[in-house]
Amino acid sequence: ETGYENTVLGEFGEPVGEAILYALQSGGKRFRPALLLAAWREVGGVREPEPLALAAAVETIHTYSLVHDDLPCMDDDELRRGKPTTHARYGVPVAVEAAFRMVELAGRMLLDGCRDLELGRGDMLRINAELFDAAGAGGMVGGQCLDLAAEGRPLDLAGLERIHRMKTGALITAATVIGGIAAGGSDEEIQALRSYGHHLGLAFQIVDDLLDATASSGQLGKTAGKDADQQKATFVTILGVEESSRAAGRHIAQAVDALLREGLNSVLLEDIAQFILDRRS
Ligand code: GRG
Repeated sequence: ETGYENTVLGEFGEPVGEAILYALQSGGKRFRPALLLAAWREVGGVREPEPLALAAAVETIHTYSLVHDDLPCMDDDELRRGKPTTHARYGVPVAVEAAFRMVELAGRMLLDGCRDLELGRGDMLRINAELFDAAGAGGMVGGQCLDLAAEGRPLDLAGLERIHRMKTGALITAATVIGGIAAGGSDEEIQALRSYGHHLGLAFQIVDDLLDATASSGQLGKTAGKDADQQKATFVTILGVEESSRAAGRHIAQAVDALLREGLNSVLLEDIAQFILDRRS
């Protein structure tokens, strides 16, 4: 969808390239790229071209994490985005390699995106650090490790929030911040976007836990009720359904407040925040 199909098939070959395209083209809400593009537009990025390759890089990191998360040694799931998971379709060895090579692909997309916008070296380095710090041990991978280590152990709200700030929130925050940097935002605007992303990330995960507890597999396109089956601590098990809904609402309000305090009166980013609260899959 972003012009990388031939590169992926030509350079990664079959079946790995095919598995990468299968994972990337299997749908999903595309929430993180939408967020990046919205942040870019709202801090003044009106010039063509749009940072599509940057948005694709973030979605590629997100999709690699889903492929690995679904593996038998992790969450062990056969259904994702309403389709068989990548390892269910291509086998575990191919899915493992495909996901790792999506990190390489994301790096290339990020570089292309910076070049498309003719960004300077400083901004390129900042954008690179935002994405790969968020994806790494201090972010998504670290959060996943903490999550795995917490299985079967009691967890309080602070511990749960820490896991999800890293595992889910860091990449969502990176999407907003990268959009802001790409548009040449001021330090204050970037800070406001960071705070917006932080609250949005927590709200996103709280709603994810609510949906896992209350929606069907058909509605979600992935196996519902897994948290209860795996006896995982979630916002719902700690706070209950109603207090979790209120907490999600509070984080959305705080996200929008962070923007308004910096004068970023953005209908687009407010709509995205509202979408997180209202989403049904
Ligand atoms: C090697 C320890 C180790 C980790 C590898 C697997 C992994 C990296 C990280 C896990 C990250 C993860 C699966 C976080 C959950 C984030 C989340 C709530 C995903 C659902 O996102 P949606 O709803 O999905 O945006 P769609 O399908 O719409 O894109």
